[in-house]
Amino acid sequence: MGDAFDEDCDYLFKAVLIGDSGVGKSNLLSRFAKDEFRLDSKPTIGVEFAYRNIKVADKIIKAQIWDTAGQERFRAITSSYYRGALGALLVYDITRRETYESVRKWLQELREFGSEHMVVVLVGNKCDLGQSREVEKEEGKGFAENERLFFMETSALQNVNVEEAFMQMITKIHHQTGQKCLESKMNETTRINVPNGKEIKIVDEVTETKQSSCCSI
Ligand SMILES: Nc1nc2c(ncn2[C@@H]2O[C@H](COP(=O)(O)OP(=O)(O)O)[C@@H](O)[C@H]2O)c(=O)[nH]1
Ligand SMILES: [Mg+2]
Repeated sequence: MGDAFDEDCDYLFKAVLIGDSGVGKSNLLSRFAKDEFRLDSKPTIGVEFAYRNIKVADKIIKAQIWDTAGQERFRAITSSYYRGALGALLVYDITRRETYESVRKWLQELREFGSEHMVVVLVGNKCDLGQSREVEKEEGKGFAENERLFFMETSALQNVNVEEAFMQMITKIHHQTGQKCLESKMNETTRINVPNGKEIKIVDEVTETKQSSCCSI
C-alpha cells in the first residue's frame, strides 16, 4: 500500500461530480484527468475518484475529484459522498431537458449535505450536440446567476471547456481557502480551514491506493 498523497502537495481539495445518470460526469472526469488518469475503484461503497495535481503560483494543489460510480441511478448517494467537499460540478445534458430539471434537486442535496461555502459550477455538457439541444445556453446561465453558481457549457467528447470548468472550480476554492494550509496524511482526519474560521473535517477513506501521479500545468 502506497501513500495516497504526495508529501510535497500544499493543498488538498475534495470536489464531487453530481447530476443525473448519463449526463457525462465520468467522461468529464476522465477528460480532465487525461494522461495522469487514475481512478480508484471502491466497489464496496460505490465511489470512484481521480486525482490531479495543479500548480498555482508556487503551490501544488491536489484536487481529489469524486465520481458517483453510477449510484445516482438509484438515488443512493449517501451524505458521505458530499462530506468535506469544497467544490462540485453539477452536470446536466443540454440535449435532455429532464436532466436540467433535476438540477434544482441536486442543488438542494448539495446544500443539505455539503459545505456552506461549496463552490458549485453548473455544467451543461454535450454542447457538441447542438442540433439536439433542449436547453438553451442562456437558460442555464440565467439559472446559475440566480443561484450564484458558476456556469459553463462543455463537451467531454470534443474536449471543449472541460479544463476550464474544473479549473474555475479549483482556483475559486483556492482563493477561498487563501493562505490556509492543509496537511494531509493517509488514514488521518484532515482539517480544512475556511476563511471564517470554521473547520471542515474530511475523514480520508482511502484504503488501497498506489503511487499517485503528479502533473503540473
Ligand atoms: N456527444 C457527447 N456524448 C457524451 C459527452 N459526454 C458523455 N457523452 C456520452 O454520454 C454517455 C454517458 O456518459 P457518462 O460519462 O457515462 O455519464 P455519467 O453517467 O454522468 O457518468 C456516454 O455514452 C458518453 O459517451 C459529450 O460531451 N458529448
Ligand atoms: Mg458515471
